[in-house]
Amino acid sequence: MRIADARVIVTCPGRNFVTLKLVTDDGVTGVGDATLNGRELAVAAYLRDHVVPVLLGREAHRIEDTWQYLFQGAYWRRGPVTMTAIAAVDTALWDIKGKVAGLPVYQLLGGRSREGVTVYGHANGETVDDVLAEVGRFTELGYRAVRLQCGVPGLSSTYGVSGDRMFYEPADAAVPTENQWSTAAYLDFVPTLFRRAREEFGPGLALLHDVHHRLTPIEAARLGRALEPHGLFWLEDPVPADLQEGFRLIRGHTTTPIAVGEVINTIWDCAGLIREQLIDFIRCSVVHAGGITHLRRIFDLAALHHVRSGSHGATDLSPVCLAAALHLDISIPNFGLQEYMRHTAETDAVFPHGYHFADGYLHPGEEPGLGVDIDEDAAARHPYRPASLPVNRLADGTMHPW
Ligand code: EZ4
Ligand code: CO
Repeated sequence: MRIADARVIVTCPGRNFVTLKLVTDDGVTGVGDATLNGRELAVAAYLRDHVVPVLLGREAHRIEDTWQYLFQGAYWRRGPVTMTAIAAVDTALWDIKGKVAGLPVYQLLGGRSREGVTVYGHANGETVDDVLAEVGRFTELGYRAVRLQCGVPGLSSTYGVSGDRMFYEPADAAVPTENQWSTAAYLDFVPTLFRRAREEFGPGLALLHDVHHRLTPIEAARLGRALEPHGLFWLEDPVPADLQEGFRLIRGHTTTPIAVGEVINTIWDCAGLIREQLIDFIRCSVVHAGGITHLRRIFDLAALHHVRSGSHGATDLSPVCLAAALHLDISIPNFGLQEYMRHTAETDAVFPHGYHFADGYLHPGEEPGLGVDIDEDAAARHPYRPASLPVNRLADGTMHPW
Protein backbone atom coordinates (compact mmCIF):
# COMPACT_ATOMS: atom_id res chain seq x y z
CA MET A 1 0.00 0.00 0.00
CA ARG A 2 1.75 3.12 -1.22
CA ILE A 3 1.18 6.85 -0.83
CA ALA A 4 -0.36 8.02 -4.10
CA ASP A 5 -1.36 11.59 -3.29
CA ALA A 6 -0.49 14.19 -0.64
CA ARG A 7 -2.44 17.44 -0.38
CA VAL A 8 -1.53 20.44 1.78
CA ILE A 9 -4.73 22.26 2.67
CA VAL A 10 -4.66 25.76 4.13
CA THR A 11 -7.98 27.05 5.43
CA CYS A 12 -9.24 29.83 7.71
CA PRO A 13 -12.59 28.96 9.30
CA GLY A 14 -12.16 31.83 11.79
CA ARG A 15 -8.45 31.07 12.23
CA ASN A 16 -5.76 29.51 10.04
CA PHE A 17 -5.17 25.75 9.91
CA VAL A 18 -2.77 23.72 7.77
CA THR A 19 -3.72 20.09 7.17
CA LEU A 20 -1.93 17.32 5.31
CA LYS A 21 -4.14 14.74 3.64
CA LEU A 22 -2.51 11.55 2.37
CA VAL A 23 -4.22 9.13 -0.03
CA THR A 24 -2.97 5.59 -0.66
CA ASP A 25 -3.07 3.80 -4.01
CA ASP A 26 -6.06 1.81 -2.79
CA GLY A 27 -7.92 4.95 -1.74
CA VAL A 28 -7.43 5.06 2.04
CA THR A 29 -7.03 8.61 3.35
CA GLY A 30 -5.28 9.93 6.45
CA VAL A 31 -5.06 13.43 7.93
CA GLY A 32 -2.42 15.23 9.96
CA ASP A 33 -2.43 18.69 11.56
CA ALA A 34 0.41 20.97 10.39
CA THR A 35 -0.67 24.25 11.99
CA LEU A 36 2.03 26.51 13.48
CA ASN A 37 0.27 29.63 14.70
CA GLY A 38 1.49 32.77 12.93
CA ARG A 39 3.93 30.77 10.75
CA GLU A 40 1.42 28.61 8.86
CA LEU A 41 2.78 29.18 5.36
CA ALA A 42 6.34 28.25 6.37
CA VAL A 43 5.14 24.73 7.25
CA ALA A 44 2.92 24.55 4.16
CA ALA A 45 5.94 25.38 1.97
CA TYR A 46 8.18 22.90 3.84
CA LEU A 47 5.61 20.18 3.19
CA ARG A 48 4.87 21.08 -0.43
CA ASP A 49 8.44 21.75 -1.52
CA HIS A 50 10.43 19.23 0.50
CA VAL A 51 8.22 16.50 1.97
CA VAL A 52 5.45 15.70 -0.51
CA PRO A 53 7.91 14.90 -3.35
CA VAL A 54 9.66 12.22 -1.24
CA LEU A 55 6.42 10.78 0.16
CA LEU A 56 4.83 9.82 -3.15
CA GLY A 57 5.37 6.12 -3.80
CA ARG A 58 6.48 5.33 -0.20
CA GLU A 59 5.04 2.34 1.67
CA ALA A 60 2.24 3.83 3.83
CA HIS A 61 2.61 1.25 6.64
CA ARG A 62 6.22 2.24 7.42
CA ILE A 63 5.51 4.89 10.04
CA GLU A 64 8.78 4.69 12.02
CA ASP A 65 10.97 4.48 8.93
CA THR A 66 9.22 7.46 7.35
CA TRP A 67 9.68 9.46 10.56
CA GLN A 68 13.42 8.67 10.60
CA TYR A 69 13.69 9.35 6.88
CA LEU A 70 12.20 12.84 7.24
CA PHE A 71 14.06 13.64 10.48
CA GLN A 72 17.51 12.30 9.64
CA GLY A 73 17.13 12.81 5.92
CA ALA A 74 16.80 16.60 6.19
CA TYR A 75 20.25 16.73 7.86
CA TRP A 76 18.99 19.95 9.57
CA ARG A 77 17.34 18.70 12.72
CA ARG A 78 14.63 19.86 15.13
CA GLY A 79 12.87 23.23 15.21
CA PRO A 80 9.14 23.97 15.10
CA VAL A 81 8.72 24.14 11.30
CA THR A 82 10.48 20.84 10.64
CA MET A 83 8.85 19.00 13.54
CA THR A 84 5.36 20.26 12.65
CA ALA A 85 5.78 19.05 9.07
CA ILE A 86 7.01 15.63 10.26
CA ALA A 87 4.12 15.50 12.74
CA ALA A 88 1.58 15.97 9.96
CA VAL A 89 2.97 13.03 7.98
CA ASP A 90 3.24 10.81 11.06
CA THR A 91 -0.30 11.59 12.24
CA ALA A 92 -1.77 10.91 8.80
CA LEU A 93 0.06 7.56 8.60
CA TRP A 94 -1.33 6.46 12.00
CA ASP A 95 -4.80 7.45 10.76
CA ILE A 96 -4.31 5.29 7.66
CA LYS A 97 -2.97 2.34 9.65
CA GLY A 98 -5.97 2.49 11.98
CA LYS A 99 -8.41 2.57 9.09
CA VAL A 100 -6.74 -0.37 7.39
CA ALA A 101 -6.74 -2.34 10.66
CA GLY A 102 -10.36 -1.36 11.30
CA LEU A 103 -9.38 -0.07 14.76
CA PRO A 104 -9.28 3.31 16.50
CA VAL A 105 -5.65 4.43 16.78
CA TYR A 106 -5.64 4.05 20.59
CA GLN A 107 -6.04 0.29 20.09
CA LEU A 108 -2.82 0.25 18.05
CA LEU A 109 -1.10 2.14 20.91
CA GLY A 110 -1.89 -0.59 23.44
CA GLY A 111 -5.58 -0.03 24.14
CA ARG A 112 -7.34 1.89 26.88
CA SER A 113 -5.65 2.71 30.17
CA ARG A 114 -8.67 4.76 31.38
CA GLU A 115 -12.34 5.34 30.66
CA GLY A 116 -12.12 8.96 29.53
CA VAL A 117 -9.65 11.82 29.05
CA THR A 118 -9.98 14.42 31.82
CA VAL A 119 -9.81 17.91 30.34
CA TYR A 120 -9.49 21.42 31.70
CA GLY A 121 -11.50 24.40 30.57
CA HIS A 122 -10.52 28.08 30.43
CA ALA A 123 -12.09 30.58 32.78
CA ASN A 124 -10.99 34.10 32.03
CA GLY A 125 -12.15 37.66 32.60
CA GLU A 126 -11.10 41.22 33.33
CA THR A 127 -11.85 41.00 37.06
CA VAL A 128 -11.70 38.30 39.74
CA ASP A 129 -15.52 38.30 39.92
CA ASP A 130 -15.76 37.73 36.15
CA VAL A 131 -13.26 34.86 36.32
CA LEU A 132 -15.02 33.19 39.26
CA ALA A 133 -18.36 33.40 37.45
CA GLU A 134 -16.72 31.64 34.52
CA VAL A 135 -15.24 28.95 36.77
CA GLY A 136 -18.79 28.31 38.02
CA ARG A 137 -20.01 27.94 34.47
CA PHE A 138 -17.33 25.32 33.71
CA THR A 139 -18.11 23.33 36.86
CA GLU A 140 -21.79 23.34 35.82
CA LEU A 141 -20.74 21.90 32.46
CA GLY A 142 -19.05 19.06 34.36
CA TYR A 143 -15.40 20.13 34.20
CA ARG A 144 -13.16 18.83 36.98
CA ALA A 145 -10.27 21.16 36.15
CA VAL A 146 -10.19 24.82 35.14
CA ARG A 147 -7.42 27.21 34.12
CA LEU A 148 -7.83 30.75 35.51
CA GLN A 149 -6.48 33.82 33.68
CA CYS A 150 -7.41 37.32 34.82
CA GLY A 151 -6.82 40.91 33.77
CA VAL A 152 -4.12 42.53 35.94
CA PRO A 153 -5.05 45.90 37.50
CA GLY A 154 -3.00 48.60 35.77
CA LEU A 155 -2.34 46.61 32.57
CA SER A 156 -4.49 47.28 29.50
CA SER A 157 -4.38 43.63 28.37
CA THR A 158 -2.78 40.36 29.34
CA TYR A 159 -2.37 36.82 28.02
CA GLY A 160 -5.40 34.55 28.19
CA VAL A 161 -8.14 37.15 28.68
CA SER A 162 -10.51 37.30 25.73
CA GLY A 163 -13.56 39.27 24.69
CA ASP A 164 -15.41 36.07 23.89
CA ARG A 165 -16.06 33.84 26.90
CA MET A 166 -15.87 30.42 25.25
CA PHE A 167 -13.28 31.02 22.51
CA TYR A 168 -9.82 32.56 22.80
CA GLU A 169 -7.80 33.54 19.76
CA PRO A 170 -4.59 35.47 20.42
CA ALA A 171 -3.47 35.74 16.74
CA ASP A 172 -5.63 38.81 16.24
CA ALA A 173 -3.89 40.94 13.56
CA ALA A 174 -1.69 40.56 10.48
CA VAL A 175 0.99 42.75 12.11
CA PRO A 176 1.45 41.78 15.78
CA THR A 177 -0.65 43.63 18.35
CA GLU A 178 1.50 45.21 21.08
CA ASN A 179 0.66 44.23 24.66
CA GLN A 180 2.10 45.80 27.82
CA TRP A 181 3.57 43.97 30.77
CA SER A 182 4.56 44.60 34.40
CA THR A 183 5.94 41.70 36.41
CA ALA A 184 5.49 43.64 39.66
CA ALA A 185 1.77 44.28 39.04
CA TYR A 186 1.25 40.65 38.01
CA LEU A 187 3.04 39.12 41.01
CA ASP A 188 1.13 41.37 43.42
CA PHE A 189 -2.19 40.33 41.97
CA VAL A 190 -2.21 36.61 41.07
CA PRO A 191 -2.27 35.12 44.62
CA THR A 192 -5.53 37.04 45.31
CA LEU A 193 -7.18 35.39 42.30
CA PHE A 194 -6.40 31.90 43.58
CA ARG A 195 -7.19 32.67 47.22
CA ARG A 196 -10.66 33.82 46.15
CA ALA A 197 -11.12 30.84 43.81
CA ARG A 198 -10.27 28.35 46.58
CA GLU A 199 -12.57 30.16 49.04
CA GLU A 200 -15.45 29.96 46.60
CA PHE A 201 -14.96 26.48 45.11
CA GLY A 202 -13.37 24.53 47.97
CA PRO A 203 -10.63 21.93 47.77
CA GLY A 204 -11.94 19.49 45.11
CA LEU A 205 -11.60 21.44 41.89
CA ALA A 206 -8.25 21.33 40.03
CA LEU A 207 -7.08 24.94 39.46
CA LEU A 208 -4.42 25.78 36.89
CA HIS A 209 -2.64 28.92 35.73
CA ASP A 210 -0.48 29.80 32.70
CA VAL A 211 2.32 32.32 33.32
CA HIS A 212 3.12 32.20 29.60
CA HIS A 213 6.92 32.36 29.92
CA ARG A 214 6.97 35.81 31.57
CA LEU A 215 9.01 35.43 34.76
CA THR A 216 12.62 34.79 35.73
CA PRO A 217 13.37 31.67 37.79
CA ILE A 218 13.53 33.55 41.12
CA GLU A 219 10.28 35.41 40.34
CA ALA A 220 8.66 32.10 39.44
CA ALA A 221 9.91 30.62 42.71
CA ARG A 222 8.27 33.50 44.60
CA LEU A 223 4.97 33.00 42.75
CA GLY A 224 5.03 29.24 43.25
CA ARG A 225 5.50 29.76 47.00
CA ALA A 226 2.75 32.36 47.20
CA LEU A 227 0.36 29.94 45.48
CA GLU A 228 1.19 26.90 47.64
CA PRO A 229 -1.68 27.49 50.12
CA HIS A 230 -4.14 27.36 47.21
CA GLY A 231 -2.98 23.95 45.93
CA LEU A 232 -2.66 24.48 42.17
CA PHE A 233 -2.83 21.43 39.91
CA TRP A 234 -0.09 23.07 37.86
CA LEU A 235 1.67 26.35 37.18
CA GLU A 236 2.39 26.48 33.45
CA ASP A 237 5.41 27.91 31.63
CA PRO A 238 6.64 30.01 34.57
CA VAL A 239 9.79 30.94 32.62
CA PRO A 240 10.95 30.48 29.02
CA ALA A 241 12.26 26.88 28.88
CA ASP A 242 15.32 27.73 26.79
CA LEU A 243 17.44 27.63 29.95
CA GLN A 244 16.57 24.20 31.31
CA GLU A 245 18.83 24.56 34.38
CA GLY A 246 16.74 27.57 35.46
CA PHE A 247 14.11 25.10 36.66
CA ARG A 248 16.47 23.84 39.36
CA LEU A 249 16.19 27.19 41.03
CA ILE A 250 12.36 27.14 40.90
CA ARG A 251 12.30 23.57 42.15
CA GLY A 252 14.50 24.39 45.11
CA HIS A 253 11.96 26.88 46.45
CA THR A 254 8.45 25.63 45.81
CA THR A 255 6.28 22.51 45.75
CA THR A 256 3.76 24.04 43.32
CA PRO A 257 3.70 21.57 40.39
CA ILE A 258 5.27 22.86 37.19
CA ALA A 259 4.05 22.21 33.62
CA VAL A 260 6.14 22.97 30.54
CA GLY A 261 6.28 22.02 26.88
CA GLU A 262 3.94 23.73 24.43
CA VAL A 263 6.83 25.33 22.53
CA ILE A 264 9.13 22.29 22.83
CA ASN A 265 9.49 20.24 19.65
CA THR A 266 11.70 17.25 20.46
CA ILE A 267 12.70 14.91 23.24
CA TRP A 268 16.18 16.45 23.24
CA ASP A 269 14.70 19.84 24.17
CA CYS A 270 13.06 18.49 27.34
CA ALA A 271 15.19 15.46 28.30
CA GLY A 272 17.04 17.43 31.00
CA LEU A 273 13.82 18.75 32.54
CA ILE A 274 12.40 15.23 32.64
CA ARG A 275 15.48 13.29 33.76
CA GLU A 276 16.21 15.69 36.60
CA GLN A 277 12.53 15.68 37.62
CA LEU A 278 12.44 19.47 37.35
CA ILE A 279 8.86 19.45 36.06
CA ASP A 280 5.68 17.52 36.88
CA PHE A 281 3.83 17.71 33.56
CA ILE A 282 5.19 17.68 30.01
CA ARG A 283 2.87 19.65 27.72
CA CYS A 284 4.21 18.93 24.23
CA SER A 285 1.62 18.37 21.51
CA VAL A 286 1.25 15.90 18.67
CA VAL A 287 1.42 18.66 16.06
CA HIS A 288 4.48 20.56 17.34
CA ALA A 289 6.53 17.61 18.65
CA GLY A 290 6.85 15.28 15.70
CA GLY A 291 3.53 13.46 15.73
CA ILE A 292 2.21 10.47 17.65
CA THR A 293 5.47 8.53 17.19
CA HIS A 294 7.71 11.17 18.75
CA LEU A 295 5.30 12.43 21.42
CA ARG A 296 4.87 8.87 22.65
CA ARG A 297 8.66 8.66 22.97
CA ILE A 298 8.62 11.84 25.09
CA PHE A 299 5.78 10.52 27.26
CA ASP A 300 7.59 7.20 27.73
CA LEU A 301 10.72 8.99 28.96
CA ALA A 302 8.50 11.10 31.21
CA ALA A 303 6.83 7.98 32.66
CA LEU A 304 10.21 6.76 33.92
CA HIS A 305 10.69 10.01 35.87
CA HIS A 306 7.30 10.62 37.54
CA VAL A 307 6.36 13.21 34.93
CA ARG A 308 2.84 13.05 33.54
CA SER A 309 1.39 14.29 30.24
CA GLY A 310 -0.52 17.53 29.84
CA SER A 311 -0.85 18.02 26.10
CA HIS A 312 -1.28 21.50 24.75
CA GLY A 313 -4.77 21.86 23.29
CA ALA A 314 -5.37 25.52 22.42
CA THR A 315 -7.64 26.43 19.49
CA ASP A 316 -4.69 26.85 17.12
CA LEU A 317 -4.18 23.08 17.37
CA SER A 318 -6.79 21.77 14.95
CA PRO A 319 -9.43 19.11 15.67
CA VAL A 320 -7.06 16.70 13.87
CA CYS A 321 -4.39 17.30 16.51
CA LEU A 322 -6.92 17.09 19.32
CA ALA A 323 -8.20 13.75 18.04
CA ALA A 324 -4.65 12.39 17.83
CA ALA A 325 -3.90 13.67 21.35
CA LEU A 326 -6.95 11.84 22.72
CA HIS A 327 -5.79 8.49 21.32
CA LEU A 328 -2.46 8.96 23.11
CA ASP A 329 -4.09 10.30 26.29
CA ILE A 330 -6.42 7.34 26.66
CA SER A 331 -3.65 4.77 26.12
CA ILE A 332 -0.51 5.96 27.94
CA PRO A 333 0.16 4.97 31.56
CA ASN A 334 1.22 8.47 32.70
CA PHE A 335 -1.63 10.64 31.46
CA GLY A 336 -2.04 13.82 33.52
CA LEU A 337 -4.54 16.24 32.02
CA GLN A 338 -5.56 17.40 28.54
CA GLU A 339 -6.10 21.05 27.64
CA TYR A 340 -9.42 21.63 25.88
CA MET A 341 -10.21 24.97 24.33
CA ARG A 342 -13.36 24.46 22.29
CA HIS A 343 -13.19 25.13 18.57
CA THR A 344 -15.84 27.32 16.98
CA ALA A 345 -18.78 25.81 15.08
CA GLU A 346 -17.16 27.13 11.87
CA THR A 347 -13.98 25.14 12.59
CA ASP A 348 -15.88 22.01 13.64
CA ALA A 349 -17.81 22.13 10.34
CA VAL A 350 -14.53 22.00 8.37
CA PHE A 351 -13.19 19.16 10.56
CA PRO A 352 -15.98 16.60 11.16
CA HIS A 353 -14.97 14.45 14.13
CA GLY A 354 -16.14 11.65 16.36
CA TYR A 355 -14.60 12.75 19.69
CA HIS A 356 -17.05 14.18 22.18
CA PHE A 357 -17.21 15.84 25.60
CA ALA A 358 -19.27 14.35 28.43
CA ASP A 359 -19.13 14.92 32.19
CA GLY A 360 -15.66 16.51 32.24
CA TYR A 361 -14.09 13.94 29.93
CA LEU A 362 -13.32 13.85 26.23
CA HIS A 363 -13.77 10.52 24.48
CA PRO A 364 -11.87 9.72 21.27
CA GLY A 365 -14.71 7.63 19.81
CA GLU A 366 -14.57 4.19 18.22
CA GLU A 367 -14.19 5.04 14.52
CA PRO A 368 -11.24 3.31 12.80
CA GLY A 369 -8.22 5.61 12.57
CA LEU A 370 -8.29 8.98 14.32
CA GLY A 371 -12.01 9.57 13.80
CA VAL A 372 -11.51 13.01 12.26
CA ASP A 373 -11.44 14.33 8.70
CA ILE A 374 -11.23 17.54 6.71
CA ASP A 375 -14.12 18.56 4.45
CA GLU A 376 -12.10 19.93 1.55
CA ASP A 377 -15.04 21.76 -0.06
CA ALA A 378 -15.86 23.51 3.21
CA ALA A 379 -12.14 24.28 3.71
CA ALA A 380 -11.94 25.91 0.26
CA ARG A 381 -14.68 28.37 1.25
CA HIS A 382 -12.37 29.85 3.95
CA PRO A 383 -9.21 31.25 2.33
CA TYR A 384 -6.04 31.98 4.34
CA ARG A 385 -5.84 35.31 6.17
CA PRO A 386 -2.48 36.54 7.53
CA ALA A 387 -2.53 36.58 11.35
CA SER A 388 0.25 36.95 13.92
CA LEU A 389 0.58 36.37 17.64
CA PRO A 390 0.99 39.54 19.74
CA VAL A 391 4.28 40.89 21.08
CA ASN A 392 4.79 42.17 24.60
CA ARG A 393 6.67 45.20 25.95
CA LEU A 394 7.48 46.70 29.33
CA ALA A 395 6.29 50.27 30.10
CA ASP A 396 9.62 51.69 28.85
CA GLY A 397 9.31 49.84 25.54
CA THR A 398 11.63 46.90 26.26
CA MET A 399 10.58 43.68 24.50
CA HIS A 400 9.40 40.98 26.93
CA PRO A 401 8.24 37.40 26.25
CA TRP A 402 4.59 37.25 25.21
O1 EZ4 B 1 -0.55 30.94 23.62
O2 EZ4 B 1 -1.46 28.24 21.48
O3 EZ4 B 1 -1.75 26.96 27.06
N1 EZ4 B 1 -2.02 27.49 26.03
C1 EZ4 B 1 -1.35 28.51 25.48
C2 EZ4 B 1 -1.83 28.96 24.13
C3 EZ4 B 1 -0.74 29.60 23.27
C4 EZ4 B 1 -1.15 29.56 21.82
C5 EZ4 B 1 -0.05 30.10 20.92
O4 EZ4 B 1 -0.39 29.89 19.59
O5 EZ4 B 1 -0.42 29.03 26.06
O6 EZ4 B 1 -2.93 29.85 24.29
CO1 CO C 1 0.25 27.77 27.63
